[in-house]
Amino acid sequence: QTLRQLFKHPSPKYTLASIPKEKQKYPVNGSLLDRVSLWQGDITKLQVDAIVNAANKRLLGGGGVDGAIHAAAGRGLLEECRTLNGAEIGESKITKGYNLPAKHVIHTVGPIYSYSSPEDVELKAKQLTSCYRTSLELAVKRNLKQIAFCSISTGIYGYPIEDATDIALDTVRNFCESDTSLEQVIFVVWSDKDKHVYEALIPEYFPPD
Ligand code: AR6
Repeated sequence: QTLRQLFKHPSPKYTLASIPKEKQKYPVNGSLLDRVSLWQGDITKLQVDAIVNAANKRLLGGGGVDGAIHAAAGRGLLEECRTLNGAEIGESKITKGYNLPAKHVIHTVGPIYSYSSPEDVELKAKQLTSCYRTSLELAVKRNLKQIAFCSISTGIYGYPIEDATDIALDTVRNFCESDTSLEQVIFVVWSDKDKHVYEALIPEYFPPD
């Protein structure tokens, strides 16, 4: 569902927050409403150019969405991942999609959230921003047109969903403002709660026209 459709037909249990002008962080950009989507479901089912995996530094699979992606993609994915030599926090690496309907998987390593100091929170925010930015950059570099993100770091890694969603929306908005090659960016949410957080924050970053 593109953001334009979402604004036209908000989900029945939840009315999209109408955001006062002063809370809108960006001006209206109609074309972005057609290029950006919110979708609830299993990211391993999406037939797109690339899905983004919330991986860990070893890039050899794990629990959560990482486990689901590896299970659906099959052994070929693990074999290619072994050749990548891991990745740093905030870094992204790309593989083929193997048995997945998606053509590629972009593996990004989100930060493990813990609150110790404002500096620490700031560092985690920078790292999470880098996950989104480097994934988008990789997609563009490979000439991919569609990319689907799960909500990186907000499961096992414990990043507060509201803060992580601000970063996801802000980074994508910023990136797509200057890059016009990506035709579809999809935010994939798994739980109802996460969907409601996205629905509440989307109008701040992508105000309806
Ligand atoms: N489709 C879409 N989203 C999903 C799916 C799915 N099939 N399954 C879970 N989610 P998490 P993290 C959502 O924990 O916090 C792994 O062990 C989930 O509800 O998968 O970055 C890795 O190997 C949440 O919103 O990733 C790492 O060690 C989001 O995906 C560690 O977990 C991310 O949750 C990474 O932790």
